[in-house]
Amino acid sequence: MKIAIVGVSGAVGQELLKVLDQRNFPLTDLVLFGSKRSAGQTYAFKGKEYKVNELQHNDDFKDVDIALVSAGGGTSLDYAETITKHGAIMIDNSSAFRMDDQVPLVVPEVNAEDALNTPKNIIANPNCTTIQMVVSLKPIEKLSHIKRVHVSSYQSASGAGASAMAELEQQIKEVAEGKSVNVEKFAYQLALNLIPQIDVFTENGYTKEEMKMYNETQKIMHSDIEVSATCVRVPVMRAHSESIWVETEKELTVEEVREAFQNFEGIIVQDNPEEKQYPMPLFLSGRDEVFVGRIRKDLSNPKGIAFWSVSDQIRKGAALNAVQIAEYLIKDKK
Ligand code: 11C
Repeated sequence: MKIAIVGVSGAVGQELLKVLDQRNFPLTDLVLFGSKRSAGQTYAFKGKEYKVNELQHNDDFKDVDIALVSAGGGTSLDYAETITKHGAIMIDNSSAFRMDDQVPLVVPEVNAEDALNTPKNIIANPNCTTIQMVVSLKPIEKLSHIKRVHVSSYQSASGAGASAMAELEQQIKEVAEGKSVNVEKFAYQLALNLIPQIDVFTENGYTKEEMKMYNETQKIMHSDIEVSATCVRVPVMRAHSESIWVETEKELTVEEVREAFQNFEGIIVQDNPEEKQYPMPLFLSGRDEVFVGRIRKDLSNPKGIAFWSVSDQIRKGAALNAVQIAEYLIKDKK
């Protein structure tokens, strides 16, 4: 099993190396790709050094079985043919192919089997904000069809990449030292602030990030579920949080929803308000699961349930989900 990582120098690329190592992914060969700027750098994997190759339009992907690609939508569109033409399966972290009918959009806990139908040799990894939400929606959907979801997200700096994380860290230092704050990556200072805009606005007044939650959730869940989202960037380093209200067809009790969460692989319930126990991004960065808590009835709707969710954006929201898809593909080949 020869694995390629494209965009290895980025935050997700680096996490892909860690996740493959930690999960003992059964690879026999690894090849790394990056931009001209990253080419020549080396990264260690299981005690061996690997050099980054410059991504080019050539036959470098000839013997590659699976390419884990996280280099932005433009690169994915430009290089999809080069990556897949010899038969490699491209697991793409960008938004470039997510809504393409011939490209499955996969969260293994929710729709793993979709990964087996790949007419274009491409599988798309959903947006991080969508991934953690659909993991928590699936066990509820098994109890009763979900008609609609309202969600507010509290998204960490990591969603905007390694340079954005560095900018937030720098801003925190600048604020503490009383210096003027440098703003480059975000539209405004993020330290001590909240920015209610992620990605650009679309014609209906929602941002692209918010519309991804609408469209991607329907595709992954094969459902007519309606999603209305407000996505907000918060001064947190690397785990996204979400406040979620679902409306189901049948009335559900808090107890049955809690039990469904508890029995679902990939979810950990932290829900003991009396002991001040609930998921928080500070303590869950680096973890693999989707954490849920604050499970309660929606006071405005008897068929509504509200809860809070936290998950590491770089792991389950990106690198881990991609590696889980690769693991599922290999399992099927055995
Ligand atoms: C963020 N969710 O937090 C975005 C990052 O469609 O893959 C991922 C964007 C995407 O800024």
